[in-house]
Amino acid sequence: MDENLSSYKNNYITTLRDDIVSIISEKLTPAAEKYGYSDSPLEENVKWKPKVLLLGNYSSGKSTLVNDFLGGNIQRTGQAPTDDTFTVIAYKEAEDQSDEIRVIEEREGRSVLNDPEYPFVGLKKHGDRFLAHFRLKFVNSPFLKQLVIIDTPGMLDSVTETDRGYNYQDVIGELAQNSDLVLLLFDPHKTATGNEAHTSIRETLPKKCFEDRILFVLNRVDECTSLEDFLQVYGTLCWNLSQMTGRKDIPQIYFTYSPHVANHDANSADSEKFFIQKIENQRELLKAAVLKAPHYQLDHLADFLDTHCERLHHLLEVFIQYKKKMNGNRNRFIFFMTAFSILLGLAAGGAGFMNGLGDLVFTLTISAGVAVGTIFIGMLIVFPYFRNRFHEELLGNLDTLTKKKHQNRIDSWNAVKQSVVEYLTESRQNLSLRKLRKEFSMLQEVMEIEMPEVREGLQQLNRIE
Ligand SMILES: Nc1nc2c(ncn2[C@@H]2O[C@H](COP(=O)(O)OP(=O)(O)OP(=O)(O)O)[C@@H](O)[C@H]2O)c(=O)[nH]1
Ligand SMILES: [Mg+2]
Repeated sequence: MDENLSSYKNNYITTLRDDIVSIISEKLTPAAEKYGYSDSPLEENVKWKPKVLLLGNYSSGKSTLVNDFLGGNIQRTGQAPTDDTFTVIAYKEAEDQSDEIRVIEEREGRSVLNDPEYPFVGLKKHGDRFLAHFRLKFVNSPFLKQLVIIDTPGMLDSVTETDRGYNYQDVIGELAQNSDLVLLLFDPHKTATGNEAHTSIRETLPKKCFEDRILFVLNRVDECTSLEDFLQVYGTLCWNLSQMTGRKDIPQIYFTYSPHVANHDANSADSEKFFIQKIENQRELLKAAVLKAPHYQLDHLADFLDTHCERLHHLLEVFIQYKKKMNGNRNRFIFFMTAFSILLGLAAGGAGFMNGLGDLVFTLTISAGVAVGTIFIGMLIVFPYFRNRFHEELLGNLDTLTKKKHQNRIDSWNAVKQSVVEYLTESRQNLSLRKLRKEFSMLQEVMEIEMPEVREGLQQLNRIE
């Protein structure tokens, strides 16, 4: 792609990303925070550059891959479990003119996780031990201009949660959820057999991210001793993956090795490793797929906008129904209370008149007094009691407030029900129908006007590529 087209494309992506983020922050976040759907701004985790998360067994070559991509010796590598740190690697220009790729600045976990400028504040909940295993490096590699890489500690076979001092699965689950692309690395020695790998693939990742965001990589293939060995490894990996993911088809697996550290004698035609020349090292292909992360992020953001808008819309719809029912019950109460008060007033006045307690004026005064008094007592004492009963009744039958026509509606209702219950329990009836309708129609507008524009923007981008 020529340079002009590439910079046009990058600008296009950045503008579209900013547009989506501002729709989220201006139109979704206020309602999300107000009604307890989210504790923090929705855009908090998605506002930064696209994130590429590297996961895999220890020594599967994650850090070597990072160094290869960046073009410098940035991450520590080694045969034993080498690195027990989550390292976010982002771009920063060097101040001097030197082209050497290096770490320009490094920040400790505590300062990064407390800085709202970065989308990692939510990770603080994983505790102090985790903070000590998190850092941010700024590197002057052009590879990072449009994306951010997260290198992670390797998955181990027998480690328990207490050994690490934080819940590894929770951490990688959260990171995967907020990443735009996940690279899952295996090597010929460990084809998804370890304990942590098993849990990650079988439980954590499927819950937290769509499969189309995961790239499977069989790394260090130069270490297979022969073609048979390679086929054996590939077969075992496919088998293990199908057992764990439940998929019947075989996902695309990138075969790669690092040309910088590969130590093979494949050049001589009689070497057993000659096969390696026949297998394309898909490192460049993988690199090209990783460089598409900004595009994945846009898809991710569009889905994010779509999902949260639909859920908030559903939440407001239920609040509106709740409020309408409460108002209906209140109006009925007022109607019956007024009728009852008038009847009581008339009865009291009539009884007084019949017993000769006064003239007509006196009778009317008594009637009006009793009627007004009854209404007053009714509204002040009886109404709050009935209002609470209506409220409790509706709270117990929330499902009746929403039509669940199809699976999508059932899913979104399941996602918001807890927030609805909590908000209604805490705020009681302090909802304004006027405000709710205004917020509801704003979300409707996002769904009907802005969302299709975003999708159209994405299609345009596909046409550029
Ligand atoms: N032969 C060969 N060796 C590799 C390849 N990639 C990495 N290595 C070596 O494998 C060892 C482990 O590589 P690392 O990059 O540290 O692996 P890692 O996945 O980051 O490991 P942890 O940080 O411990 O989880 C190092 O000695 C690398 O030199 C490869 O493609 N081929
Ligand atoms: Mg490493």
